Amino acid sequence: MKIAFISDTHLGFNWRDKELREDSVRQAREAFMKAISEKVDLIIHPGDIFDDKIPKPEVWVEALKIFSMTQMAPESGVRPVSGSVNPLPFRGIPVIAIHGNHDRRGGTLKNPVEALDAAGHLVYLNSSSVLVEKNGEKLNIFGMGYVPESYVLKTLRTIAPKRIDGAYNIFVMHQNVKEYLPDDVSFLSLGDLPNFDLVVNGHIHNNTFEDKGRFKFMMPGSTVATQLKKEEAGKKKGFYIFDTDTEKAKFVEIESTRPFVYLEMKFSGTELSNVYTKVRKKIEDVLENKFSMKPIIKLKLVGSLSAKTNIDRDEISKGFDDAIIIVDNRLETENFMKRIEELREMHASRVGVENLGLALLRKKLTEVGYSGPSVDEVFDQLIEGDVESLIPKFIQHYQQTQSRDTSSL
Ligand SMILES: [Mn+2]
Repeated sequence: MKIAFISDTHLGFNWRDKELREDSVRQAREAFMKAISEKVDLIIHPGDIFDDKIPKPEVWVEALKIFSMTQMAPESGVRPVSGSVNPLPFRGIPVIAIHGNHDRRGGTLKNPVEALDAAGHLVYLNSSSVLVEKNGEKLNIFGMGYVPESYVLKTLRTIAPKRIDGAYNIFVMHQNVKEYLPDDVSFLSLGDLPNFDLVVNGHIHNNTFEDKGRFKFMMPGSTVATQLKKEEAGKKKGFYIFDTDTEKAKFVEIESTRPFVYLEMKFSGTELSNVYTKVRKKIEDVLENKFSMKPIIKLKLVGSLSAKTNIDRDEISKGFDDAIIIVDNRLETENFMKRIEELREMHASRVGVENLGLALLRKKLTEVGYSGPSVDEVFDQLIEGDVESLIPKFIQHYQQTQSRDTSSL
């Protein structure tokens, strides 16, 4: 079977920016259209379909258009083996998906990927599997949606994904992996992963496909650049088409990827006016190139200025209407301004703020010797404003601790 793996579409990313808001939709749409024209049998999405766990109706409209497209495509002929599966998502080219960290909601709260499943647009796997077949070839797909990193090993042990003999076995997840993000808070190594034929991971936005011996390992990367890191510059986003017969993967580029240029400039005791001149000259040089659409030019400025003054971003970008200029100011300047910038950047991403909040809550609770219900769970419910359902949990926990204390007396 031919399977398209399209990941981290982040529909709705940068929605506040009128110029950039179309990027996530346009690039995801192209990926799905290409998968359809390549006549794949199945599309698997390893998480972060949406950028936000509660997408705006405008984003929903675009998402629904994309997932209707796959269902209007000529029948691929893939069918569920077990009869109890909803037949609706098996129209056209079926889509199978998990939630990522961006479209996850804690506890029993429903997430937007589940909503797409309820509407019959896709099959949502949440620590569960689906067995499908076409012309006698069977495919067992096990999906583990994103779980907070500190839980991932425990979750893997609990769900214990099982291979099915006589089927091609695919494990789909959305986590940090130590071997690929060593600086990050990650708990999971390749060695912890189950013995499936193919393991596919979302979350990490650069693409790779490797033979790890025990299994083939794939990360399709994102269809849109969200982090604007150095590694993403000059590269086209895309997705994989994998053939289960040959176990080979082909990377399909997205033509409509917005061009992204990353520049780092170093200064040492430089006059402010000189910095402006040099940076603007650099931007002019970049704009000598022809771009298919307005490029994003990210400038990282490092080193020091002659005096403790601050960079005025408008002085850098004024007049450059043919580019979207992002200044990453790391020049040694007054600390106060730096802090404000960091906070501003963090505010741009709800996930960033949430991670910070979770870390703070965990730290504070550790300090007071907290031993109640799981911090991740409590935090999830707090950000949803769902305090009501927390109270019984605390009462239950308190009662359990009480009875334990009494019995040990
Ligand atoms: Mn992502």
